[in-house]
Amino acid sequence: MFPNEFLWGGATAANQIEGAYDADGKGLSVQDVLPRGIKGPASEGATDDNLKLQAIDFYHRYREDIDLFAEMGFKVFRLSIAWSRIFPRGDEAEPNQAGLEFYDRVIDYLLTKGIEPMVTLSHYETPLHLTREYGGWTNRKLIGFFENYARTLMEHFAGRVRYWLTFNEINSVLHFPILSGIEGTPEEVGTQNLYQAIHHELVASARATKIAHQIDPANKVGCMILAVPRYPLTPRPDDALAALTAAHDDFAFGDVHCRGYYPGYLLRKLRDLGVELNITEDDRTDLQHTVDFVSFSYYMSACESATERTGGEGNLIGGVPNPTLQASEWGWQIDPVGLRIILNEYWDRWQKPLFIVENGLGAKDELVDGTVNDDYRIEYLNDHLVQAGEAIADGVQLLGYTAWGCIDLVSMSTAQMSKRYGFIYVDRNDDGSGSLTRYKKKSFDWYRRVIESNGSVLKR
Ligand code: BGP
Repeated sequence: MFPNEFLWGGATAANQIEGAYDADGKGLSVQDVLPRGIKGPASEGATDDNLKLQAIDFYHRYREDIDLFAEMGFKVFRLSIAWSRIFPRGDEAEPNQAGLEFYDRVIDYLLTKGIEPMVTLSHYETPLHLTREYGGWTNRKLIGFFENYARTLMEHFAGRVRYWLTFNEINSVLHFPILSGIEGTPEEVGTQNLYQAIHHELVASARATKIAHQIDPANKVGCMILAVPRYPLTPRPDDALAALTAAHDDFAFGDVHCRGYYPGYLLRKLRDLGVELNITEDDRTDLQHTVDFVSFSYYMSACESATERTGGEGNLIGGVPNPTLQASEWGWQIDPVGLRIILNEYWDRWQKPLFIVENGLGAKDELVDGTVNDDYRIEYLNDHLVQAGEAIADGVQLLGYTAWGCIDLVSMSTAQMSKRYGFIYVDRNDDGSGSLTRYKKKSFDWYRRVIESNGSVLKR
């Protein structure tokens, strides 16, 4: 059911695993001043109680971790490069060589292990200087800074990295502007600034795609979308319309990345909001550099209603709770069938190869006798992979699957260590204590067998 060349693997982000937040010339990123995650207040500078400052110390332990990934049989490893390691402030002309050298070591080691690196250019870790001095992506200048950053990496890693993702979950900016380096709530930022920032990111993404193809036509560039299938809460047409309208907020990003221009429903929304975007002729030309594939994260679905607006805890996008589904300990509603639905919707809509680059269950684990009996995680992953297989049988072209947080890491939304996703347990606690020793969970061997059998051991 899974094609022979299917890319099995795992996914991480620099700020959630590396630590070494100021080593070898690294500058601060917005994550270094968010000790409570995106829902907590930002601090002036890096504070000791921010678990991300040390994270799981991948910076020094990457060989041991990659050895474990290789033991599971990973074909691909998704990592992000911390922009502030390469350009500590973000606006320099020349890169920090020591930052490049760290990723040389990681990427070369992956390649010696036969693991394909997939690099996210910007995973929620805008250099802090660009946030505080420029207003993050609200400022058009960031397009040029990002272009310089993307070109630097793509030239430096030419022939070694073939898979590139531009912005992690690019649609999340609508809900949490700080993820695009913009301080304030969406209301404080205002719709005009927010959509102008989105426009800048879309242009920057297209320019990075153009550069990738110029440098090496074999490069494959994907956009990355936070995918949440939206169901109408009831069969009422108004609820179905509410679901479509909410889905459009996500589709819009894929539409621009895949079609190269703004869709009509988005132009209408902007008119209704009174937003007038500054779009140059060059912007329009750049946007025509469309992506090679569409990647996305999938954790949950949500209901939408024309009358009810609240209740959903979820991911970054709340919605209204679905009365038919169970939720994780953090309130994310578990819906494997939703994955098949979104795969079909995206494939039908864009006819571009798809890549599931995040999926997994955040749960509290108990280490007993040097392992974790995480049957709940195995069940979650099994059920989602079965639905991915169904989508492939439906005709969807799916390139691969990277399980989120393949090794325990610091949570993005809450900055906790105790919200664990990994096949590998890392001894670190929410209070920062722990030896950082790695242990294989039960799911480690399970995933190894899934990969080895190319999915045929999955239980339907
Ligand atoms: C996605 C992010 C990741 C990640 C994941 C799980 O939205 O791209 O960075 O962490 O969600 O979220 P959390 O860490 O909040 O459980």
